[in-house]
Amino acid sequence: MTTEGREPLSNNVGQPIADDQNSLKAGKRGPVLLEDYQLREKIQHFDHERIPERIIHARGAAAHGHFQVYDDSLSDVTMAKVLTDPSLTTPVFTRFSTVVGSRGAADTTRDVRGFAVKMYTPEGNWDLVGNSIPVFFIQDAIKFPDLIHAAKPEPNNEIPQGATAHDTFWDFISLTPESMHMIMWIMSDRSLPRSFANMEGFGVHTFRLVNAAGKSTWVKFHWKPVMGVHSLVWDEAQKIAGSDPDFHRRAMWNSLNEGQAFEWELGVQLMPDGDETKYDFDILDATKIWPEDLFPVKRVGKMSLDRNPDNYFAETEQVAFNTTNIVPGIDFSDDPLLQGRNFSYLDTQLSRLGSPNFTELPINKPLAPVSNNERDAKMRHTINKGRVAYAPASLDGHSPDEATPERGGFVSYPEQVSGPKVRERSETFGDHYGQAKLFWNSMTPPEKEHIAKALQFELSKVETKAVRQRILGHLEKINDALAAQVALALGEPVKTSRPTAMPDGTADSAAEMKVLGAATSETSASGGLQSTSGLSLVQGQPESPKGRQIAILAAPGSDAAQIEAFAAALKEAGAFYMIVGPHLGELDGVPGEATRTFANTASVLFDAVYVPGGASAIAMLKQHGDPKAFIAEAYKHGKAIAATGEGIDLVAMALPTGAEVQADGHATDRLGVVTQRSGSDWSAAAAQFLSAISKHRNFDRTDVDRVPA
Ligand code: HDE
Repeated sequence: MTTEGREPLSNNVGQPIADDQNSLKAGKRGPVLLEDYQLREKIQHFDHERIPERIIHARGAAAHGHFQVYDDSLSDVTMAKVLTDPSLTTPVFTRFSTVVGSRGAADTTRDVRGFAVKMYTPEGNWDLVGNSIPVFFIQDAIKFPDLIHAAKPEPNNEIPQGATAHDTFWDFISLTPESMHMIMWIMSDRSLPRSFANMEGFGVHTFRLVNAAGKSTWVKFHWKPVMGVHSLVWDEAQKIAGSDPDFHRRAMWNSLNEGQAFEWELGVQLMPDGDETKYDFDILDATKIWPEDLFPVKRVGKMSLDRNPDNYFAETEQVAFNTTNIVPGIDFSDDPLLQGRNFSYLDTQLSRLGSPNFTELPINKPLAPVSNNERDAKMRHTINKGRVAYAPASLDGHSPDEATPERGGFVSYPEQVSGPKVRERSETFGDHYGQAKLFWNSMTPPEKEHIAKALQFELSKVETKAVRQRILGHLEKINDALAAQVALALGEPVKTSRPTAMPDGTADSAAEMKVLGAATSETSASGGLQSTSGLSLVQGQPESPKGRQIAILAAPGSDAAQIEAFAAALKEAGAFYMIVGPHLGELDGVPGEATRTFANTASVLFDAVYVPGGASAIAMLKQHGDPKAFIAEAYKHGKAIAATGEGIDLVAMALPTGAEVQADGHATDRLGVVTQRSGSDWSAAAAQFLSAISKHRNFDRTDVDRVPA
């Protein structure tokens, strides 16, 4: 082996190391000597490799990229360069996370996701430390430790990991009515993102924008995913937690390595300062949204994440977000949750990273110059020169001058503040059910059914009957049909005159969808709106097959022409595919190689399935359970399925309504099952398959409850 181009091994003070495989011993079989400083350095460094994981948001994955505004149209409301200068490309580092699970937890647990963006602007770092849900559980930061203690694994046995389906969480929630709006979001498909790229992000709190004349405008920040919002279904999310706990981080890693960026548009909702008293929700209350039908989201720029980190620890683990990292032109509101966060993040970084010099770590270091009289402390990197480290100073040396506003200095918005010093909450924070109803009313029938199923699941895991009953009491105030469906599954009395469907377990999803779809709740909490756009993740989403993962089920003898036609169409559309076969490598007659087997993968790791024809291949696949289970499960989860030639017979065998799939002749699409029996041109079927994939899921299939997967 040549040593050319390979660095010589050294220890941490640069001493070349000759032998890194054997410790220094008194004789080949003798004891190890205390003198072996090389062994001690290596082991000692290893012993200290971990830093405390984040108390919350411990499990995360991040990527580099950049942000750019489209034009200068926000310059009348803010002076922030990052938001007004279209010639500026701002580097960003964005970290996505789950909240409850520890660092090794699964990616697909039911949870809100952290969506933390660090923008290295010329005016200093701006951290928009947001979430994937626009509201929060509580209104005041002082309750945060209680919320987290209740949600985390229970302290006596540290069970369950990364899950809210347990007594302490629901006990806290049942006694905290302000959490009800957030609970509706958490129990919806929003908490099961299909990919980070299919997730919205929200700044959650109301912030201020401030223009050059010092005028303030209220703002809410949104990240709208270019690939649209899409979610997993619960059965699938649970199975993925077993078959690929790294599902989300792996998808981002692979996509960025393949050159396909993850993209979001930055959106703002604006409200003139002074208008905040006109609405029946308080803009300082983080359990409320500003409905998009009242405050349209203006899209002002784009964030593109296109580069994976080089080192997980140095970048993703050591990145330190802080809500107080803002730039001139952006300022805080008096939201008590935000005010509490403004204390918490610096404090947490000091504990986690161990020194106030964490801002010198490469991932936290601003691109804007740093110049002040702060000195020393553990792990100081900067070597400050001269003897002046104070101001005012007349001696020669470095002492920076204050940056006046003319020189771009940050000046807090001079908000008028007066009032008695009290521990009280404003009555305007008092309505806890109105926007929960707005959310419910804005859901499509399948989304409503998923919320009911999620509540049935979570609450059925709660052992304390009184807790379950208290939650039912809250649900009744949101919607009686919803409460009734959940009550049925819990064996509790039903308190509604509306129709109900069979309880969970033997539930008929279609029947449940019907009764819930028809059940709305009157609400007066949101400027008179009964429902609003921007809440359903089925309606109004961009439809694109880009970034989707397709499984091609093949065996020796699968039809090459059919595979090639589908593969070309998928590639052209920006979708990825993999051949799943009985073994890895070449399969007789099949173009490309099988990179997955029926034993090492599962339908839940794909968005859609294609079964090409080929008489001998299909004859073989028909003999086995795995390919049929693969297809049946994909069908149950509402995914697009395509079959050509003899492939149709395998699909028909796997599905409850198999007979209906036995079409022949032209390409046909039945509720996302695309088939073409014969012909030589497969492009029409491939095009229909792409359109079915773009729709993401087909929740109109009425027979999924008969699929035993
Ligand atoms: Fe956080 N939060 N949080 N949070 N949060 C942390 O800071 C806190 C809240 C959010 O990828 C901690 O660095 C308090 C809302 C994200 O590194 C800690 C309150 C929102 C991340 C902390 C909240 C968030 C954190 C733990 C109640 C959405 C991960 C580790 C007032 C707008 C950032 C750390 C990353 C992390 C405190 C509520 C978002 C302890 C006190 C609301 C995305 O400082």
